Amino acid sequence: MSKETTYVMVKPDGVQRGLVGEIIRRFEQKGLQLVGLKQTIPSEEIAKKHYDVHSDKPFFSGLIKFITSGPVICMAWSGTDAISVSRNLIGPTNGRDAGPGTIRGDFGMDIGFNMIHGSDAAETAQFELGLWFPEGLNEWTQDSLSWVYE
Ligand code: DAT
Ligand code: MG
Repeated sequence: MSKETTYVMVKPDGVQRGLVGEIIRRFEQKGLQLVGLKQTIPSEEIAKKHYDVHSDKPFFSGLIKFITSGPVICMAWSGTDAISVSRNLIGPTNGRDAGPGTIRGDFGMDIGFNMIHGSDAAETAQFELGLWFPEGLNEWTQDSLSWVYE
């Protein structure tokens, strides 16, 4: 158990479909704390850095085209085990395989249009937070969380 901050991003399909509020609501209600939030249209440069681990995959060029096609919502969420907790809220990559109750399971039917990204490990979270939030994050006390964490 450790306090972590993870990078979460609503992708262009999630923004286009008006799912931003629904997605933020789920993270807030779970008991994660929002410490960074903004909208941006990703440059090809930042998109390629973000998805560098997939640069040799056949879907890479389509993925970059998709992620740079319109606004995304960049978020940083903090909490105990925030990385795995967020990945559980998000669900498996392909919406058709994702169970009900997960974001991809409840709203998605495909693998590329899967609405949301979440860091998969501590090192990737650190890298992605630095990439998308070079200005830094906000440290603040959320009083209601004293009734979420025992
Ligand atoms: P995740 O987003 O669940 O961490 P990933 O890191 O394996 O998934 O892949 C990054 C994104 O690339 C994923 O959200 C959607 C896209 N993608 C992955 N596998 C794909 C495939 N086989 N065909 C098309 N797009 C794919
Ligand atoms: Mg991934």
